[in-house]
Amino acid sequence: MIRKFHYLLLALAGLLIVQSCATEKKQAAEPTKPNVVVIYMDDLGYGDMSAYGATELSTPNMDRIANEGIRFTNGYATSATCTPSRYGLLTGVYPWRNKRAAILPGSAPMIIKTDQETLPKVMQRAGYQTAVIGKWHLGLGDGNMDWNGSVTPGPNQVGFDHSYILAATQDRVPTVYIDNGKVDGLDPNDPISVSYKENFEGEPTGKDNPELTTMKWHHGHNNSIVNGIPRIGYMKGGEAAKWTDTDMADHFLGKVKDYIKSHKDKPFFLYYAMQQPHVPRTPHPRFVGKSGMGPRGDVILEADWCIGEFMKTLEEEGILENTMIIFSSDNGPVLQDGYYDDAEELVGNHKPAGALRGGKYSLFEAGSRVPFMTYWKGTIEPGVSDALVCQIDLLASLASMNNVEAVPTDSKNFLDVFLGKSQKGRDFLVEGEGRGTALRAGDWVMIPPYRGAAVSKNTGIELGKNLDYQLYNLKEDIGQQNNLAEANPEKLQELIAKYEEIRGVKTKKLEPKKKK
Ligand code: NG6
Ligand code: CA
Repeated sequence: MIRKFHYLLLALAGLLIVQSCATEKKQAAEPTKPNVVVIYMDDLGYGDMSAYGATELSTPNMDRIANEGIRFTNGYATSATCTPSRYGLLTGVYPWRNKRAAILPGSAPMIIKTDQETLPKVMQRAGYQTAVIGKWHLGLGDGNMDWNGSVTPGPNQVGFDHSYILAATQDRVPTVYIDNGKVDGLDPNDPISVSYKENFEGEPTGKDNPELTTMKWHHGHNNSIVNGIPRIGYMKGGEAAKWTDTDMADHFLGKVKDYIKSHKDKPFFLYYAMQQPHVPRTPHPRFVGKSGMGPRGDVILEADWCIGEFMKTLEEEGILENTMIIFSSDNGPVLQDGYYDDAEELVGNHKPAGALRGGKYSLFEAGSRVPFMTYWKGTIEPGVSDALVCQIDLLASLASMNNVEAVPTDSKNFLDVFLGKSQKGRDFLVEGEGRGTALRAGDWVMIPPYRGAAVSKNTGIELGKNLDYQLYNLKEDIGQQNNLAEANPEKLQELIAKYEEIRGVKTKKLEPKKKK
């Protein structure tokens, strides 16, 4: 009797296995995985969106992602500037491990190795089509760049099937778009030359020819003039290929829409790297004057509009519910970043960093704590999460979502946190401004001693550098006003030990340099 029962059980189990195989097969045949889109802003601060508390600016489309998805209050970029943050996002490796992960000139070779693990490679292995549209700023080529031939290696060699990018920043040459490794619209009879060392003979510069500029430089930004805007670096030729600054947002949006429409039948991973509100801030005329805050506010409204159009496209194509959107920014805000554009004069009561201290370039919170949202209609329940999360963790988390192996990096799997199923984020995060870093642990942050100006003379931003240790309790003191290093030596030692362990360095209080 008992044996018979066993046979029955076995037969039942066999039936179940056959059945589950069949359903698995069926699932694999249907495109059930969500598309994944990372919308990445450039210099958008923690306080620059109404969903994060801005009252003087209204960002309804970004807010929609925040309010219908999860709004993270402790979401971080890996750095307080662009290149290192993008490096962390795309490779899962802390940028301070790579000496070259610092703000790059437009002529720099690529800093991601072609055999390195990357987020888009993970997505490729998971069966996704992958694309980057927008700002790159991770270097291109291997040191002998010919802008007139193949601009390679680049995004297409590190995991992106499709790329349509600007090489570095809007304020750096070359001021052209690169379409899958070829300068878009280049006339072979007017080749491009680029130098970050010296000017090309007879070419005007912002420094020598201010009469040719329509935007005035404040610091840096006095080399080649393109479209009346003096840039960083020298460039000659490529006239027909040069971009129109005021069209850039529409141009990238057009590429994004085309990509979605032509790739919607299979899952895609799209990295939509917007250029706002980085300098030079050049809103399309439709947005000029709309914010009352000058160009910086206007381009935030322009970006918000683009995001609305992007969402509308997903809806029209019937794929909004099957698309996971991750929204964040590469670093915190700055008002004066090199041009006279009234950003400081017209900011009024707007607080680009919200209640946080510092800004772009800073070791204080506003440097790398940024807006961070995840949205997936019908799957992610709307809410607010205080979990400590970082862009560096998207690589391992999206690998886990797709059941693919990822090469071990600093990236950790927090998929449940990003999907709102758990509130338990990181215990520790090394945050910082590139090579200079601090440790966030629970509610605490410890900034080790650094030499250097406390306040940047160019941007006016408090950089967070001090010869002594700083310790803040962010729960009670989000504005980092009370240094508790002396009052709480035990906590300080605990964080120093952890920091030194993770970074593999020794720290010490520094003495002022003796005047000779
Ligand atoms: C700085 C530029 C700044 C901006 C930044 C990069 C000067 C003096 N300042 O070197 O204007 O371009 O680099 O910004 O040139 S980021 O967001 O791409 O990191
Ligand atoms: Ca940036």
